[in-house]
Amino acid sequence: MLQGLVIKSAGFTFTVRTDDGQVHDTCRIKGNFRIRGIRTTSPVAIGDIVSIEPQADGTAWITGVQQRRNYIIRRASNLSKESQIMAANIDLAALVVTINHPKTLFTFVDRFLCTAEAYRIPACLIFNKTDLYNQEDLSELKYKEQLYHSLGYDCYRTVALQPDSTRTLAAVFKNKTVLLAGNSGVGKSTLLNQLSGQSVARTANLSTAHDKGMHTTTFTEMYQLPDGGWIIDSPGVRGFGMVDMKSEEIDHYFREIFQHAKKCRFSNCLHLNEPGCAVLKAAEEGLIDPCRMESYYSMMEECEQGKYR
Ligand SMILES: Nc1nc2c(ncn2[C@@H]2O[C@H](COP(=O)(O)OP(=O)(O)OP(=O)(O)O)[C@@H](O)[C@H]2O)c(=O)[nH]1
Ligand SMILES: [Mg+2]
Ligand SMILES: [Zn+2]
Repeated sequence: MLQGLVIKSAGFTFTVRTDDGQVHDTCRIKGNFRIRGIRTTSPVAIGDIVSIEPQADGTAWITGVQQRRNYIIRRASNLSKESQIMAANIDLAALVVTINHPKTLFTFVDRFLCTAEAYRIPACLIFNKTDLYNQEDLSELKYKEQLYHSLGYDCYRTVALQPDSTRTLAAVFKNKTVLLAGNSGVGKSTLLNQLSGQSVARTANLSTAHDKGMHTTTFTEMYQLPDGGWIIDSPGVRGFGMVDMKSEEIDHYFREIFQHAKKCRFSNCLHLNEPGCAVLKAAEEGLIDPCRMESYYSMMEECEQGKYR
């Protein structure tokens, strides 16, 4: 039996790099072991440390998963109750955001940050493609940077095709395991290629008709950085369904809402229209950004719908 790191997940086949540096690219899960407590589409995820039993034909069985330091999860699809572990054992969840080409919705950004908060994973925002922004895009960029910075999230600007603009990120990522997430076409794979110093992942232009990504990356894969550390490149996602969140806990994961919520008259206040709500008061006074409130309400709504599904 050998131990190794899952560096690629392609449906039900995994690539495992064992401690001696060997790569086993056809590993499958033996039997039906399940991880206690979470219902996921697969019990093995990228970033897991697993035990494998190599077979004579070159394939291998995955026979166990070591306990995870952490993981981040999203719902597989809107209709599904099953969730998917995006990555395990990570140091940083970096969301790649484009103000334009394609437009990233900030309800999506907030869902991602909220999930990272719920799973206690440090998160940051990478604003990419800043070379393509017009004046209006640039002023929105500035506004969002200030907002998220004030909430305690580090924000970076990059032009993934220009090596100079990714130096800061390279320093931040050094010796870490970083998950790159974001919508399709925002430049995750381009960033990965720039940071790894070689063309390891396929990239593709946006569709000219829709200014949207083409879902070029289809598997989650992990790549070693030249100065130490790992980057996980993931397929672009359309949305980000929350998992197992109750409506009364969502405000815990919006940092500024949580701060004000402590002063609400009722301890179970959902900040909808309750009397003595300190969150609504703060929002009215402009102390909480309207877009963040909108994201909060959109998540609350989804929770309510979930109740009757
Ligand atoms: N102008 C400009 N183009 C960029 C930048 N970053 C990426 N691109 C281009 O955007 C397109 C999409 O980039 P990808 O790296 O394939 O995007 P992705 O996020 O990996 O997309 P998926 O794999 O579909 O999720 C490519 O044509 C890239 O060359 C940038 O900073 N500026
Ligand atoms: Mg990609
Ligand atoms: Zn309240």
